[in-house]
Amino acid sequence: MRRESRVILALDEVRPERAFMVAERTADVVDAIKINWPLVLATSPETITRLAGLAPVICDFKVADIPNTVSLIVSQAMGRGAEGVIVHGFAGSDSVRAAVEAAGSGKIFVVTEMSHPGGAEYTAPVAGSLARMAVRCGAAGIIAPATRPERLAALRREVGPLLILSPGVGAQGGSASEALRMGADYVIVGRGIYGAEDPREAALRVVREAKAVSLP
Ligand code: OMP
Repeated sequence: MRRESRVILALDEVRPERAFMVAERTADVVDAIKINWPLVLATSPETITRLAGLAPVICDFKVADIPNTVSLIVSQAMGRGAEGVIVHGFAGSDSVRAAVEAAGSGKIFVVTEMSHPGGAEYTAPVAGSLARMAVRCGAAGIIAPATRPERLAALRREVGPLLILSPGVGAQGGSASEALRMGADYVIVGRGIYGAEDPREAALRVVREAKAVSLP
């Protein structure tokens, strides 16, 4: 995955034409495109392959299942051209290990503490433990909340050099520059880019903000 802009587009736009327009207009600006169920269901799994022709694709399927099913889902995503898949950690280390194995040279990202208010109820108390498990299982990285920068910093201490992808910027109230300063490698931005009148300009604004943050 590129590490130039440190911005990942969350393409949750469900109008297919607009989704592909946004992808085409921002693909050279962002480091990756994250695709989630809304767009896959609004189009087809072929969208993974189509987007992979424009930028590295991360499939945010938040997989939480028994190891065999996890393995089947991850293999399908990788076979269609994904560079990585997001899985939940709470299904257990055997499920995360199955994801890592099925991904081969691809990347598995494990959700730790979720960014929305409900994320503080059940995921926050176990986030450190999920992060340490992600390290043990050979995941490429974790997902940690831009909406709670101090928690992001704490999770960075748990995972050492693993990648941290941080959602919750803009629409959910988090700040891109603060998340990057607190330890994120990438920020994930959805509505702030695809919902803007000029998505390319909106993406460039976040990229400028990210580039102004000096790297550790
Ligand atoms: P916006 O809130 O529109 O910027 O989108 C955020 C994107 O990140 C969506 O695709 C969410 O599904 C995803 N996300 C979170 O918002 N919070 C999390 O804790 C985890 C994710 C994720 O795994 O990407």
